[in-house]
Amino acid sequence: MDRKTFIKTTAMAAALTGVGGKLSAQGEDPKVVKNNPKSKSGLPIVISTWNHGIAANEAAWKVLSEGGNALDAAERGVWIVEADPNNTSVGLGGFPDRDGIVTLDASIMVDGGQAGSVAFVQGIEHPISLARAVMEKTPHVMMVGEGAELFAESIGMKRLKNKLTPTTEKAWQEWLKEKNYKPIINIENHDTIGLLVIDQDGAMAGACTTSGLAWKMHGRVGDSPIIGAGLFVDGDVGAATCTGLGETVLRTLASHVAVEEMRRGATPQSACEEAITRIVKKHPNFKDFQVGILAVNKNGEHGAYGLHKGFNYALYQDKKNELIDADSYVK
Ligand code: SD4
Repeated sequence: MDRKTFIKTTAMAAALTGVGGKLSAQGEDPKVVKNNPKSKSGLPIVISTWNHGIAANEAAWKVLSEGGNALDAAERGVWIVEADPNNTSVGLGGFPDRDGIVTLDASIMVDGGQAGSVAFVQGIEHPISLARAVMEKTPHVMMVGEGAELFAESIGMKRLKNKLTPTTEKAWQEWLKEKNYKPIINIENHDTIGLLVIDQDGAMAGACTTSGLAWKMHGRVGDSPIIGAGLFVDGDVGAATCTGLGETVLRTLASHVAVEEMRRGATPQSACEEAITRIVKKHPNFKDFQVGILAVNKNGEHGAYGLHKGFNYALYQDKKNELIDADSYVK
């Protein structure tokens, strides 16, 4: 089963109604595995979500091998995915919201705690670079909407008109016929790229960029641009990034949870499992949506865990770039 077979993005509605309840009758006791025997240590390491991570890792690795730092590698890595017009979940080729408008969210963070993010921006080819500019050129951490777009323009970035690709236009027209918000389990059409890098010198950076949930309400912002939700980096400990139904990650600040677990001594694998377990505990409807999380610690060990089967990730370590299926909570 590949990742497209997970959940329909409209599971958002179900996730909203599932807040605050108890585990459903059939809900299993959350289980936490303490070790990931497969994880090796070693720097540099580049790790990213889903199979588009392979190309992103390649680009990030190239930056590192040419002497670039972790931050450049993280930014350039996700560029590849943002610029791909055939990628319907990241960048301007992404599926639009209910009104046919593509709005983008992105965040970037480095080991010293510096962070930048943008949310609800339109017409920007590389929101990750705009997030980086917020971090480096402003006193702020987060900018949204038109203000962020005007800032982009002021630093020489182009603001393009909203224009769907033939694929996303067709998909939107199809969606409009039924405007169906009823969750359908196991059909996913959203795949954020979250990418974490630790370079040879131990410098750490992360990037997360997405067009968010397809057919979302205009104005909806997910977890990806929220520091601690879609991405968190702390050079003293490690880094984590999430993909999946953003509302559930927002409610639990899952990336922050994973980093704090590692701070308390958990392996990256155990930290990922704890973060997903928290999501399960807070969402009785956890069978209806997918979340995936990646974590690395400063030794270059990694962890990965999905709520459901089918979450995969790309790992570049030891000169090998491989796509790996993550273990999952629901087997
Ligand atoms: C969001 N987390 O906006 C993003 C979507 C995503 O894989 O990750 N898709 O909710």
